[in-house]
Amino acid sequence: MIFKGIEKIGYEGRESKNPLAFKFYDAERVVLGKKMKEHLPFAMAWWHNLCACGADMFGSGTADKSFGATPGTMAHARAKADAGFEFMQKTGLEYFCFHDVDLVPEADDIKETNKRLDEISAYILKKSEETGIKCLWGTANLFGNPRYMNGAGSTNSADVYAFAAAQIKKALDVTVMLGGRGYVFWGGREGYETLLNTDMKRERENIAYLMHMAVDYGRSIGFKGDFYIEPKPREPMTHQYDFDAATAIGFLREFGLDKDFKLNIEANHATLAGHTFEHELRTAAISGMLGSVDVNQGIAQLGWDTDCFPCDVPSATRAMYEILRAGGLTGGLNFDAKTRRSSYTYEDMFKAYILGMDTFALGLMKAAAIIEDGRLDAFVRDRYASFGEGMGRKITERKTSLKELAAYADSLGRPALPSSGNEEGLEAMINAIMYS
Ligand code: XUL
Ligand code: CO
Repeated sequence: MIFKGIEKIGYEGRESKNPLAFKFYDAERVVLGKKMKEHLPFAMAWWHNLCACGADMFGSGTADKSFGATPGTMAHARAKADAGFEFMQKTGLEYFCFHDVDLVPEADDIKETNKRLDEISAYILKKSEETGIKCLWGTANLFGNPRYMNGAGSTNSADVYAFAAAQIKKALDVTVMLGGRGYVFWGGREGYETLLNTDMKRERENIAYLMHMAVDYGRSIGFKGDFYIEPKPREPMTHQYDFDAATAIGFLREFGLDKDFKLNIEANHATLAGHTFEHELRTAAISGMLGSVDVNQGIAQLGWDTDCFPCDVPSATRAMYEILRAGGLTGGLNFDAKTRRSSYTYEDMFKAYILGMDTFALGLMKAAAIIEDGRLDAFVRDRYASFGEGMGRKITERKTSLKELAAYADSLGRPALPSSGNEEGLEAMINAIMYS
């Protein structure tokens, strides 16, 4: 046992003063006809929870994630898996997400790295079979190693491109073996610093080809899940090709990848793009492209990807409203989040997940309350009522023309203003539902 003295985290309700208990997340509780745990397939991010030690640009790590082994060894890789499964069992998480090099230390020779991946994936598979905990999605880290200084699909080096393909192939093998629901492409460094040295057309086309080859290989080994692009506008690169949901959807359609790909929308990436999380979720959902989400939150004053654990209940409510309205996720909710540098103890790891899971449980319940209340949906429906009758109906049925509409406009004189948007009224109504 690694997390000694920490028992399985139970649901104790909002009156509980126990910091190591859920106040709102009650896995078996039924909301809108489904268990909370089914609405909220939460996942642990291997990299933050088991690898990241709190280092930042100005200082080294504060947390000890050696879990009793020597970092950089296969014994450490196994110790991380032991810690991860104990952590997931104690918090009731049923999924995890990983990058290839989160699982094992990378060797100079990819043949050796792949051997290590074979060893650890067999070890993890056994634990998965014992516990029922599965992979939500896997991915390859195509940004950390210096060879990816210019990205993977967007690199100027054909050898680096081939190396990326090799990593993707292996990461797909491991994802399929561990029952992954999805496979993620976060662009990492798929972008550029200056146009002066960049052939943008070639880079975008090469990225798309890499994705096509990944689809072909994935399907050939029996992968039935979704591939995802995880949009992010910048950081680490100045310009990243998968800027936001709309950009990524356009890219997928331009290159004929939209049947196999959906999006993994990350909250903190949405805000970096100047959007809200719910804007990105809605954009993906209305195109049938909402697959999975990375839940975390940024710090408005800082404006970089701080990956904080989510505590903002109104934001989680708006996000869960979008997810419920989209009919749920085929993926899940991955906590791509890390504890703050000064929260370096084992207990802090648990408190962070309790916070995030409770925040989204509250968000789910409040979003369900908004849907059950019905007034918001009715307001939006009624706001567009003019498209249900007369000339509006002809527009909806696509049975008119500019000529006919121009003649109709002539008959109107000055058209009446649209009905009130009622923004403040709606905000007050949402507050009353949320805080009743
Ligand atoms: C980085 C990020 C990644 C992806 C997976 O901002 O979000 O951790 O989720 O590569
Ligand atoms: Co992410």
